[in-house]
Amino acid sequence: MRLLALILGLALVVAPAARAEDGYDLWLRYKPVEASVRAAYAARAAAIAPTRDTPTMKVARAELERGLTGLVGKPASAAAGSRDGVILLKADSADTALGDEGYRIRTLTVNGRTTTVIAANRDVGVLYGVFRYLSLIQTRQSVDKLDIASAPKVKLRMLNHWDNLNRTVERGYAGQSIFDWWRLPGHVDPRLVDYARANASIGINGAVLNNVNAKADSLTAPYIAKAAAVADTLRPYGIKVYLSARWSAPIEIGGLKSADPLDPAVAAFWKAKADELYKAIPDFGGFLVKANSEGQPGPQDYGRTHVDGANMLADAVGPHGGVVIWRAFVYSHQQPDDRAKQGYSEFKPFDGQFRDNVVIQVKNGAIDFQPREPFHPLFGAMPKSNLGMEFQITKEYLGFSTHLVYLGPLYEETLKSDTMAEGKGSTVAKVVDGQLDGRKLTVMAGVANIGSDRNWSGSQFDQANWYVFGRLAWDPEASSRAIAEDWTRMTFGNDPRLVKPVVAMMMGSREAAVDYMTPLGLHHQMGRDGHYGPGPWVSGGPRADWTSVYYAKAGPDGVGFDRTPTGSNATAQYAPAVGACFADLKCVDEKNLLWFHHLPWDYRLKSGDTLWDGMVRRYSAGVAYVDGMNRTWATLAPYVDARRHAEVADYLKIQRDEAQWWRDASIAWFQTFSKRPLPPGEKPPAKSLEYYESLVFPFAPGQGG
Ligand code: GCV
Repeated sequence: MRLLALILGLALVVAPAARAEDGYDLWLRYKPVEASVRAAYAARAAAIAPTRDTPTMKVARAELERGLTGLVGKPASAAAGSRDGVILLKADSADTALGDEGYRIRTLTVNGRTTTVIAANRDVGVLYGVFRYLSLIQTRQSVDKLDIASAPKVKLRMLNHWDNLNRTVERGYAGQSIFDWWRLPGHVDPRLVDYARANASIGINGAVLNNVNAKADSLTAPYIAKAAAVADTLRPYGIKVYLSARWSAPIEIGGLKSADPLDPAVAAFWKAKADELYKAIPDFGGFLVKANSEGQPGPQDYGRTHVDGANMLADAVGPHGGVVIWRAFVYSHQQPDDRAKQGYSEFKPFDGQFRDNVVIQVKNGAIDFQPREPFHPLFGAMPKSNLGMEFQITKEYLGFSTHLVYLGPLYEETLKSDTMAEGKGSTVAKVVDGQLDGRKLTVMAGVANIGSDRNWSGSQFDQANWYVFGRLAWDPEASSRAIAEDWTRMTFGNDPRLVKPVVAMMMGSREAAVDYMTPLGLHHQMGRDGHYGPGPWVSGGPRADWTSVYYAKAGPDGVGFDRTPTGSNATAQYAPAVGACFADLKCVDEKNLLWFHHLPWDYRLKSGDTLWDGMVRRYSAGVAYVDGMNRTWATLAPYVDARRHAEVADYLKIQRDEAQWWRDASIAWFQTFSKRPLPPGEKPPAKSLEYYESLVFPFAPGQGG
């Protein structure tokens, strides 16, 4: 017995059970390369030359060592040039093309030895270069004769966390907030270091730690100390901390009677608050503000404007080098105008009046992160202001974390849209990266999908949405397909039998979700409050523009929202050529048809189908795509570790059922207006309309306050 126990004990010591992959490592898995290529890679990475001892150079070196150790074997330490295959990290390049954050990776001969030089002007550029170098090995590209230079096109590449102080996450589907405010600053969860590594690996350089529906508490001394502890942890990785500011904080925590931006006492409060923040966090990024939107307080409560509010805050943080990011997601409680028009109407008149350190942050579309929206008309319309992009990475309207929906094509579609503001080629990407109007303070923000789940994002595939967001913020003109391929290789593996089908699945997945949820330009058809599942019948409640019927306008005469000059005339907010095309049935892309037009059920689509038949077929095509993903994924079991494969397989089954539910419920509802039979071959909804309408989900995630 004793002997057996001894043997078993020894076995445990020498062969600890391999930890099952659960997605925690994200795309930074650093698994050993195949034996056949190992020697070639190892020869190029035999040793790391000594580096400077700054915090950022230390983490750059540590990451390189960690990555190489996993991929090809532990590198030695070496004096620069003392042997072949040295990697040299160099942060004093004086290379103007690289700017503050860019890097250059070259294979050079130094003292007669082959050396890989990862060079930048500043330490953080070296860190980015290290991640790029490792990704080359991770994706099995040659590292023999490198000559790569890269610099970010957008200055502030940020995550916006909608995280509450009690660790719930608004519209979060990945567990609790990773910011454990209660235990901070005494305990900083080491997970924040991995969060920082992941962000740095894709170039993200800013994080807003708290929800835009903000509490004033985060600006009190104890919470500033907590935020400072987070900032200290993220700083070596080139990530600055920002906070959402509650407009009424001067009243709630400052003892003032008002939050009027023109009241000197209010301005003094914010100036003192900024001074206090910068004392604790010398590189504090600035404030993000949601004002006069969805019940949040703001300068309009005092008869003042967004300019008055933003500029007053900008003057408080400006002397410290801070910025104010003011959201354009504003729609009035009083105004009955088409909600899609209100952001433009509120902000366009103020173009040129905001301070230089103010950025107006605009959602990609004019309603709210729908599966598909045409680009927001403010892009291209405010050339004399800094205009930033806000994408949603969390999938509030795209199936939460259980639907496989790769958002790269959504982001790319928006960024490639031509605003025509200054002639052909005035793409949204060129507005966002500042090229179009020569603007320097540029922003791309993503509403984070990160939480305490082991896999960070709620599902394995939702990690790809974090990844692609970062890569596109670095280069808004990059290809979402190429990025999907990099992600797949780094996250799952390089076997072409895996990479090809996975990338194909991902690339079609967003269009499929559009099809089974809101085809042909329909929008805002989800369930009330929790936004879970279909709810095309949602009506009544506090405001019409929070209902589905307001957006679909279904009736016996047809369906769709007329935003042409005969309707709300939202098309007039676009550059004339763009607006005219949207308003013209011969020109508008059918993917936006019902966004801009109200059409009869027998309207003929390009396919020859009637609108009704075409709609039904699109719903079914979406379901069929998810069927296909289920089948494809099942064949990939040999190439994916068991735990992650099983998790994805489970979620795909959930998605299959929910896609069918969306199709059936939507068809059941719209058929009450079209009064038409289903086209040949289409199955009727599985249940009655009453059944679908009766479903309620009070505990759907993402609603905590
Ligand atoms: C943070 C939508 C979401 C809200 C969100 C809001 C916003 O309305 O449903 O949860 O609030 O957008 O972007 O401010």
